[in-house]
Amino acid sequence: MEFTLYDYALSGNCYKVRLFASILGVNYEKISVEFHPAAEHKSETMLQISPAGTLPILTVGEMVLSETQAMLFWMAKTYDRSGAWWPNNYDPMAQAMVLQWLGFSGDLTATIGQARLNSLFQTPIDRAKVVKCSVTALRRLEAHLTEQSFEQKKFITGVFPTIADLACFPYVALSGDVGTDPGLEHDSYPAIRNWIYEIKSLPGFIPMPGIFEMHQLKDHEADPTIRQVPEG
Ligand SMILES: N[C@@H](CCC(=O)N[C@@H](CS)C(=O)NCC(=O)O)C(=O)O
Repeated sequence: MEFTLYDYALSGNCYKVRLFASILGVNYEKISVEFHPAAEHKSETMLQISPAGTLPILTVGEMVLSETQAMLFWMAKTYDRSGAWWPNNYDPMAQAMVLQWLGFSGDLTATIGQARLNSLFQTPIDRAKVVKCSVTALRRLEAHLTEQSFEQKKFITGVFPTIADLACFPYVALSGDVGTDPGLEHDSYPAIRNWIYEIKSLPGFIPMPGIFEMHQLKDHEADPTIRQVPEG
């Protein structure tokens, strides 16, 4: 096992690490933490591991990471031999663009992520304000991905996906969990829909509750017990 992930199945942030590990083909130990209703991540035991009191937590020996963006960076530098997930060409602007959208992924956690927690677990927030900021974030990403598509770029910073795409993906894809507030439905965002399709098509993609796999093209691939029409 390469590392340990303290994980919660419904967390979009934990899913970022699970997804990247699957894409990279890395084996890791998963420890399930009951975020709701037990709030186990705030227990004495968990606060001793990570005083941040949030999930996910990634540990390797004595090293403890409590920020998802740092986890994705560490995983890219440690396990990605292609050098594609973190721009490896020493171009400071290419790296700065990835950092910029990693920062934006934090905004998505603070907006859509918070609104979703309110919908799922009734956490106290100023819902109208957070939903408004969520819509602003989706519009910003839609405008950016639309501009990228004019240059045949399918991903946030170019023709290939980076850790910025993985960091932004979950809460955008999960925005339907927030509710039916105007401006949150994916139908209004064609560039985001195409981008979600591209990410779901990546080798190693895995789903999470609320984020489904691409539709199977053939019934029998989804369910091997379904009989096919014999050939000939
Ligand atoms: N900055 C952290 C935020 C992680 C985060 O907000 N995690 C949520 C679960 S998805 C959490 O633990 N929230 C509990 C809290 O903020 O008290 C990161 O990017 O990893």
